Amino acid sequence: MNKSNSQLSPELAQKLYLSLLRCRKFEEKIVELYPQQEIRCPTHLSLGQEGVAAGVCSALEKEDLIFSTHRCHSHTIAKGADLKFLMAELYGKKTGCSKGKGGSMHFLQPEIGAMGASAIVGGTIPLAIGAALALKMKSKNQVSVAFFGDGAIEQGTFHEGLNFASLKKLPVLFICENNGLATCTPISSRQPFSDIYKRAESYMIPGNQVDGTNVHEVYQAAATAVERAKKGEGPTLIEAQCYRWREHVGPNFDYQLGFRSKEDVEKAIEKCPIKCLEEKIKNENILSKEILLEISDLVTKEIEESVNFAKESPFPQAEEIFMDL
Ligand SMILES: Cc1ncc(C[n+]2csc(CCOP(=O)(O)OP(=O)(O)O)c2C)c(N)n1
Ligand SMILES: [Mg+2]
Repeated sequence: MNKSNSQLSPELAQKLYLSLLRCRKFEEKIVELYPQQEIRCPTHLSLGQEGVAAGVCSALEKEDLIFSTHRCHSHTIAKGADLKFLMAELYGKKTGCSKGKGGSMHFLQPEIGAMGASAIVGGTIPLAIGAALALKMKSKNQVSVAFFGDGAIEQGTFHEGLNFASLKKLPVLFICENNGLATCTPISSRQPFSDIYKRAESYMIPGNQVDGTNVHEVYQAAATAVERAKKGEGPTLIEAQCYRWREHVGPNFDYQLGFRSKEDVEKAIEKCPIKCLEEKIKNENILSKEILLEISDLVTKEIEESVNFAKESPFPQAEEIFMDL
């Protein structure tokens, strides 16, 4: 199947919807449970941004590799990670994906290509490039993906990385989640222009801008980039415009900080990626209401199971603290 030109088939719609709901409900559960004070690690939520993770990861195969950031929940979930091990990690439990020692910013599951997360802004870029170089040297038909925020384009790694990846025609996707903010500082205070995709031209690679709330559009752009990378034609930069609904770190809203208004956030929430997909599915009669409900119930159950698993799991022993480092 040519994924990049694909219409929204019932199969693809189900896949994207399931992925979006898993990302959304996992983090909504964090919002609900955080006040209980059992999750002790800081959590950077991507509520509102799930269209990027779901769209990109749905265009990948299990063998393809992703490298994620401090805001890593949705990327790791969309790549297919087991929610039980992720929830247990948030609870600091021994059964967590980092054995309870990494927390929210250190989700991974290498068996399914979720290679880990770096909280160093711009840190994923050299990691994904190194992996892509190894894939190319071993003639593997796989791609490597660097997720990063708009803040990362202010790091040297972005410019050095794009240059090197272009020169060596590496099978790598640069996925910039442009939520317009680095912590609380808007991009207009940091950059002379905000169209991040245009920077690709300087490195002679394709640059695309997509609506990150439109999961199908993200999927198609990612699928095109994967095809190009697997044909040996090199990297692509995709700028996915999106909006972070919650505070930079933590489960709350942040309009009281004064850098954006309640109305701004409410307007963005209206453009919810799940709502957008549901509308498309309904308008084009792609799936029945019953199927959507079934998927939603399935995910709710999966989340409940992950919470029970996390709560019932043991903490690591004190003597394990220096193991696996
Ligand atoms: C090299 C580096 N500098 C500063 C920080 C502190 N810091 C953590 S997140 C963040 C903002 C990142 O913004 P962006 O890359 O746009 O990602 P977003 O949080 O919007 O997803 C900063 C400055 C860091 N982690 N690493
Ligand atoms: Mg940002």
